[in-house]
Amino acid sequence: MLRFVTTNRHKFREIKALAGRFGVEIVMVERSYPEKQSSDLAEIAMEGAKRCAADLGEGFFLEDSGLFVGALNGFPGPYSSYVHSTIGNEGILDLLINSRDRSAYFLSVICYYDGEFKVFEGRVEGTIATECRGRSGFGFDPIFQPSGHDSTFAEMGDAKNEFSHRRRSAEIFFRSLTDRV
Ligand code: ITT
Repeated sequence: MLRFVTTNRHKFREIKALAGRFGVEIVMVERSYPEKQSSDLAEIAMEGAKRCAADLGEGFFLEDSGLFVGALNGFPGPYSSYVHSTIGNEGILDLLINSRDRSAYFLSVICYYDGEFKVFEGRVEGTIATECRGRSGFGFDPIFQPSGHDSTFAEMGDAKNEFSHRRRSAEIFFRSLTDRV
Protein backbone atom coordinates (compact mmCIF):
# COMPACT_ATOMS: atom_id res chain seq x y z
CA MET A 1 0.00 0.00 0.00
CA LEU A 2 1.52 3.32 -1.10
CA ARG A 3 0.61 6.71 0.31
CA PHE A 4 -0.06 9.63 -2.07
CA VAL A 5 0.37 12.97 -0.34
CA THR A 6 -1.97 15.48 -1.95
CA THR A 7 -4.83 17.86 -1.20
CA ASN A 8 -6.21 17.44 -4.73
CA ARG A 9 -8.91 14.75 -5.00
CA HIS A 10 -8.92 14.92 -8.80
CA LYS A 11 -5.24 14.06 -8.98
CA PHE A 12 -5.81 11.24 -6.51
CA ARG A 13 -8.70 9.82 -8.52
CA GLU A 14 -6.70 9.86 -11.76
CA ILE A 15 -3.60 8.25 -10.26
CA LYS A 16 -5.61 5.67 -8.34
CA ALA A 17 -7.22 4.47 -11.58
CA LEU A 18 -3.78 4.10 -13.17
CA ALA A 19 -2.30 2.36 -10.11
CA GLY A 20 -5.08 -0.23 -10.30
CA ARG A 21 -3.87 -1.31 -13.73
CA PHE A 22 -0.53 -2.24 -12.20
CA GLY A 23 -2.06 -3.93 -9.17
CA VAL A 24 -0.75 -1.16 -6.91
CA GLU A 25 -3.01 0.07 -4.11
CA ILE A 26 -2.77 3.68 -3.02
CA VAL A 27 -4.29 5.74 -0.22
CA MET A 28 -4.62 9.49 -0.04
CA VAL A 29 -2.77 11.33 2.70
CA GLU A 30 -4.43 14.72 2.67
CA ARG A 31 -1.84 17.20 3.71
CA SER A 32 -0.13 20.17 2.16
CA TYR A 33 3.59 20.71 2.27
CA PRO A 34 5.64 23.86 1.78
CA GLU A 35 6.46 24.28 -1.91
CA LYS A 36 9.88 25.68 -2.70
CA GLN A 37 9.92 28.66 -5.10
CA SER A 38 11.56 27.39 -8.26
CA SER A 39 10.93 27.30 -11.99
CA ASP A 40 11.79 23.59 -11.93
CA LEU A 41 8.90 21.28 -10.98
CA ALA A 42 11.27 18.38 -10.26
CA GLU A 43 13.09 20.51 -7.72
CA ILE A 44 9.79 21.53 -6.10
CA ALA A 45 8.59 17.92 -5.92
CA MET A 46 11.90 16.68 -4.51
CA GLU A 47 12.04 19.39 -1.83
CA GLY A 48 8.41 18.71 -0.90
CA ALA A 49 9.14 15.00 -0.55
CA LYS A 50 12.15 15.72 1.65
CA ARG A 51 9.97 17.77 3.97
CA CYS A 52 7.38 14.98 4.18
CA ALA A 53 9.92 12.16 4.59
CA ALA A 54 10.89 13.39 8.05
CA ASP A 55 7.55 12.33 9.51
CA LEU A 56 6.06 9.98 6.93
CA GLY A 57 9.06 7.67 6.52
CA GLU A 58 9.38 5.44 3.46
CA GLY A 59 6.70 4.42 0.99
CA PHE A 60 4.97 7.60 -0.09
CA PHE A 61 4.92 9.81 -3.19
CA LEU A 62 3.66 13.21 -4.19
CA GLU A 63 3.04 14.86 -7.54
CA ASP A 64 3.68 18.38 -8.72
CA SER A 65 2.16 19.50 -11.99
CA GLY A 66 1.55 22.59 -14.05
CA LEU A 67 0.51 24.16 -17.32
CA PHE A 68 3.29 25.84 -19.33
CA VAL A 69 2.04 28.29 -21.98
CA GLY A 70 4.44 29.04 -24.87
CA ALA A 71 3.38 32.65 -25.56
CA LEU A 72 3.70 33.40 -21.82
CA ASN A 73 7.25 32.00 -21.62
CA GLY A 74 6.07 29.01 -19.60
CA PHE A 75 3.75 30.88 -17.21
CA PRO A 76 1.94 29.79 -15.03
CA GLY A 77 4.15 26.64 -14.74
CA PRO A 78 5.00 26.12 -11.07
CA TYR A 79 2.42 28.76 -10.09
CA SER A 80 -0.46 26.92 -11.77
CA SER A 81 -2.44 26.21 -8.64
CA TYR A 82 -2.31 29.83 -7.48
CA VAL A 83 -2.99 31.24 -10.94
CA HIS A 84 -5.94 28.94 -11.42
CA SER A 85 -7.46 30.03 -8.13
CA THR A 86 -6.90 33.72 -8.90
CA ILE A 87 -7.32 34.59 -12.60
CA GLY A 88 -8.58 31.13 -13.61
CA ASN A 89 -9.18 29.81 -17.11
CA GLU A 90 -10.75 33.06 -18.29
CA GLY A 91 -7.66 34.94 -17.13
CA ILE A 92 -5.38 32.72 -19.25
CA LEU A 93 -7.71 33.13 -22.25
CA ASP A 94 -7.58 36.92 -21.80
CA LEU A 95 -3.77 36.91 -21.68
CA LEU A 96 -3.74 35.06 -25.02
CA ILE A 97 -6.47 37.07 -26.71
CA ASN A 98 -4.18 38.52 -29.40
CA SER A 99 -1.77 35.63 -29.54
CA ARG A 100 -1.35 33.44 -32.59
CA ASP A 101 0.96 31.12 -30.68
CA ARG A 102 -1.39 28.99 -28.57
CA SER A 103 1.06 26.19 -27.80
CA ALA A 104 1.21 24.81 -24.27
CA TYR A 105 2.12 21.69 -22.38
CA PHE A 106 1.25 20.04 -19.10
CA LEU A 107 4.02 18.56 -17.00
CA SER A 108 3.63 16.09 -14.14
CA VAL A 109 6.49 15.20 -11.81
CA ILE A 110 6.11 12.40 -9.28
CA CYS A 111 8.62 12.10 -6.45
CA TYR A 112 8.65 8.74 -4.64
CA TYR A 113 10.52 8.08 -1.42
CA ASP A 114 11.58 4.53 -0.63
CA GLY A 115 14.74 5.39 1.27
CA GLU A 116 15.91 7.26 -1.81
CA PHE A 117 14.10 10.05 -3.66
CA LYS A 118 13.09 9.02 -7.17
CA VAL A 119 11.60 11.32 -9.79
CA PHE A 120 9.33 10.38 -12.72
CA GLU A 121 8.15 12.90 -15.33
CA GLY A 122 5.37 12.97 -17.88
CA ARG A 123 4.53 15.66 -20.39
CA VAL A 124 1.75 16.22 -22.92
CA GLU A 125 1.84 18.84 -25.68
CA GLY A 126 -1.20 20.73 -26.87
CA THR A 127 -2.82 24.10 -27.48
CA ILE A 128 -4.91 26.55 -25.49
CA ALA A 129 -8.47 26.63 -26.84
CA THR A 130 -10.14 29.96 -27.61
CA GLU A 131 -12.90 29.37 -25.05
CA CYS A 132 -13.68 27.04 -22.14
CA ARG A 133 -15.13 23.74 -23.35
CA GLY A 134 -16.32 20.73 -21.36
CA ARG A 135 -17.29 20.04 -17.78
CA SER A 136 -15.21 17.06 -16.59
CA GLY A 137 -11.81 17.08 -14.94
CA PHE A 138 -10.42 20.04 -13.03
CA GLY A 139 -8.14 23.05 -13.20
CA PHE A 140 -7.14 24.03 -16.72
CA ASP A 141 -8.82 21.02 -18.37
CA PRO A 142 -11.51 23.17 -20.12
CA ILE A 143 -8.90 25.20 -22.04
CA PHE A 144 -6.29 22.53 -22.85
CA GLN A 145 -6.57 20.61 -26.09
CA PRO A 146 -3.94 17.86 -26.43
CA SER A 147 -2.19 17.59 -29.81
CA GLY A 148 -3.96 15.30 -32.28
CA HIS A 149 -7.38 15.71 -30.62
CA ASP A 150 -10.31 18.03 -31.26
CA SER A 151 -11.56 17.94 -27.67
CA THR A 152 -10.29 19.62 -24.56
CA PHE A 153 -9.37 17.44 -21.58
CA ALA A 154 -12.63 18.58 -19.95
CA GLU A 155 -14.62 17.21 -22.91
CA MET A 156 -12.94 13.81 -22.72
CA GLY A 157 -14.09 12.42 -19.40
CA ASP A 158 -12.04 9.40 -18.35
CA ALA A 159 -10.31 9.23 -21.75
CA LYS A 160 -8.05 12.04 -20.49
CA ASN A 161 -6.35 9.41 -18.34
CA GLU A 162 -5.18 7.53 -21.45
CA PHE A 163 -2.62 10.09 -22.55
CA SER A 164 -2.35 12.89 -20.00
CA HIS A 165 0.91 14.11 -18.47
CA ARG A 166 -0.16 12.33 -15.26
CA ARG A 167 -0.78 9.09 -17.10
CA ARG A 168 2.76 9.27 -18.47
CA SER A 169 4.55 10.00 -15.19
CA ALA A 170 2.42 7.50 -13.26
CA GLU A 171 2.92 4.76 -15.81
CA ILE A 172 6.72 5.01 -15.65
CA PHE A 173 6.50 5.13 -11.87
CA PHE A 174 4.20 2.12 -11.43
CA ARG A 175 6.11 0.15 -14.03
CA SER A 176 9.35 0.76 -12.09
CA LEU A 177 7.68 -0.70 -9.00
CA THR A 178 6.27 -3.77 -10.67
CA ASP A 179 9.49 -4.42 -12.63
CA ARG A 180 11.26 -4.86 -9.32
CA VAL A 181 8.88 -7.51 -8.01
P1 ITT B 1 -1.27 19.14 -4.19
O1 ITT B 1 -0.03 20.02 -4.31
O2 ITT B 1 -1.87 19.11 -2.83
O3 ITT B 1 -1.04 17.76 -4.77
P2 ITT B 1 -2.40 21.08 -6.06
O4 ITT B 1 -3.69 21.17 -6.80
O5 ITT B 1 -1.98 22.27 -5.25
O6 ITT B 1 -2.43 19.77 -5.14
P3 ITT B 1 -0.04 21.46 -7.69
O7 ITT B 1 0.62 22.29 -6.66
O8 ITT B 1 0.77 20.39 -8.38
O9 ITT B 1 -1.29 20.68 -7.07
O10 ITT B 1 -0.74 22.42 -8.73
C1 ITT B 1 -1.02 22.01 -9.98
C2 ITT B 1 -2.11 22.88 -10.57
O11 ITT B 1 -1.96 22.82 -12.00
C3 ITT B 1 -3.49 22.34 -10.26
O12 ITT B 1 -4.04 22.90 -9.09
C4 ITT B 1 -4.27 22.72 -11.54
O13 ITT B 1 -4.71 24.06 -11.46
C5 ITT B 1 -3.19 22.61 -12.60
N1 ITT B 1 -3.19 21.25 -13.18
C6 ITT B 1 -2.29 20.25 -12.94
N2 ITT B 1 -2.64 19.12 -13.57
C7 ITT B 1 -3.78 19.42 -14.22
C8 ITT B 1 -4.65 18.66 -15.02
O14 ITT B 1 -4.46 17.37 -15.26
N3 ITT B 1 -5.73 19.27 -15.51
C9 ITT B 1 -5.98 20.56 -15.28
N4 ITT B 1 -5.22 21.35 -14.52
C10 ITT B 1 -4.13 20.78 -13.98
